[in-house]
Amino acid sequence: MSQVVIYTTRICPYCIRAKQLLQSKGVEFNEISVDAQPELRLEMMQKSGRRTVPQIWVGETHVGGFDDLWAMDRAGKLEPLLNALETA
Ligand SMILES: N[C@@H](CCC(=O)N[C@@H](CS)C(=O)NCC(=O)O)C(=O)O
Repeated sequence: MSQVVIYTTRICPYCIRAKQLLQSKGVEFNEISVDAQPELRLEMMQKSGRRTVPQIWVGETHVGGFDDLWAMDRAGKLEPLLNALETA
């Protein structure tokens, strides 16, 4: 199973953009759709302290939502985090 995890819903522009960004990096991810599964949304909220989707983890690191992922990429911090996974 991938070490990159993204909680999503189906109708969610931020989820689509987050997945596109990860795909552009060639990253495989484990997508957890919370649409019809309130227990998984609860799990996401408990783990992240947030209620919006997407919520993204890279390994043990909680990145946050799409804005956070994008900002991390712009700051040049996303690829090192992903590369650290590959060598782990
Ligand atoms: N700034 C957040 C925005 C996320 C967001 O607004 N997601 C919407 C779906 S696309 C959501 O979860 N709405 C439900 C809510 O606000 O409770 C991000 O970049 O991830």
